[in-house]
Amino acid sequence: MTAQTTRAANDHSVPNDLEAWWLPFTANRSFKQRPRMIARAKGMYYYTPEGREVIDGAAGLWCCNAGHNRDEITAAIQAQAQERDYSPAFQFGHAGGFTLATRLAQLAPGDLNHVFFCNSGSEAVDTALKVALAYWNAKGQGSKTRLIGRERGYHGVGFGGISVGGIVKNRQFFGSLLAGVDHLPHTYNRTEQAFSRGEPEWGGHLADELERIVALHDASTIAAVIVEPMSGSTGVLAPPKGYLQRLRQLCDKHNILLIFDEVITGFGRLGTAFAAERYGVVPDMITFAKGVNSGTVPMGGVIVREGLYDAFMNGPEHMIELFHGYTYSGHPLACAAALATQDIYRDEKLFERAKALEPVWADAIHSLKGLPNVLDIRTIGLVGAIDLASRPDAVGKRAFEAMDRGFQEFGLMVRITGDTIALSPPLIVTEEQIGEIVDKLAKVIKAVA
Ligand code: PXG
Repeated sequence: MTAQTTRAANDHSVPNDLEAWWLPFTANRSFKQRPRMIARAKGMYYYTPEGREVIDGAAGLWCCNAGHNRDEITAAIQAQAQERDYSPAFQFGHAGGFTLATRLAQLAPGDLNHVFFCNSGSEAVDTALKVALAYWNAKGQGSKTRLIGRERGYHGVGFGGISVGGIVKNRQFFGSLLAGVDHLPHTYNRTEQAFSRGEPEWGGHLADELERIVALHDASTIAAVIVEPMSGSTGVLAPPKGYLQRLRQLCDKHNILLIFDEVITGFGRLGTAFAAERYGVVPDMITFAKGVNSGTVPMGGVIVREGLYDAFMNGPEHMIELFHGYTYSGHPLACAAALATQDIYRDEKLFERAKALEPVWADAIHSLKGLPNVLDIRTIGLVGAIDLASRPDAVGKRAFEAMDRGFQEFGLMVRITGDTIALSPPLIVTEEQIGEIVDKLAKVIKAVA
């Protein structure tokens, strides 16, 4: 770097060179021509470097469930950093990690009692898949190696996650992926489900497709099924009525592990601690990340059932039971942030709040029906999606413009996937702020007509 750019690099508020940072999942060239810069955050709002207020309709990336810059979380991170910056979790431990694991086990349903910490949702998914394979090995059923995902599933960007995932662009450029993977069909059908609130009536029967996959490969070769209880990234696809319950029955029948990827649905997004609770289904593993500490410090993890953990706890006692882990598994700062976040969720009853607001939210979002190019609207919990008709010349362009102009001109942050706008505000959102989000969104949708 030249002296000039080095000097500028020390000024964190106004970078003068946007070239060096290759932004993830971003149209880099158009961003760098017309940047969307964020300087500060508080509560429901982001602020641009010029001080413009932008309401956060996306909880960052589905993660800041407690709202931004909560003083209690900031204080916990500061105190932890002062006391102990880092200590290893391979062969050593610390109180914060154990306390947090216990809290999360208490929050999770049934005998989901043990927590393995990672640093992201992608790592959580790859960890869960590896635990599934190693579990069957430990049980002497090493032929059970196949992993079953679902079309339109998003399970992060590790090789395991993209293999079981069902998003074409996330897979097509990355070689042959994991071997021995198959996919359930996705559950979206606009003709049958358009403008649904909550769980669609149609589609529960699609869980029976697992029978077809079992008939093809035989259950003796299948380790696990992984699904998002609600697919978030590919446009908010709520599970059809009865679907997840049926999947649980079939996995039990065929002795297949069921993994719920709750990276988005965890921590109140659907009005319960985990979606597993909303559906009365106990999966064998739950992956989490994002909301665990309201997005403040990278953290993810897997919660596993008693029987899975127990299967590993044999052999000589000085031996490592699972050859897996990350330098930053259970990082002290992430744990401290998570404990403070969990206190906020409990004390402010934010999961219950999300549940109480669900009908208000649904009414507000569905009021956008009839605006130009709106093809479908889906809501569930504090999540919503609006499908816009694609511009004839370019799929994804209309939603891209909505995201860009929403931020630049209307003071609204949303997420997009293809021509779908996705919404998932922090759980602290008020009814007034829901109104603000919907008013701004209506203006944006008209602006990109
Ligand atoms: N599983 C699920 C269900 C996810 O939604 C991941 C795994 C991966 O998490 P990490 O922490 O590795 O990113 C996710 C992440 C979007 C969007 O706008 C969604 C995610 C991430 C970024 C954007 O749809 N989900």
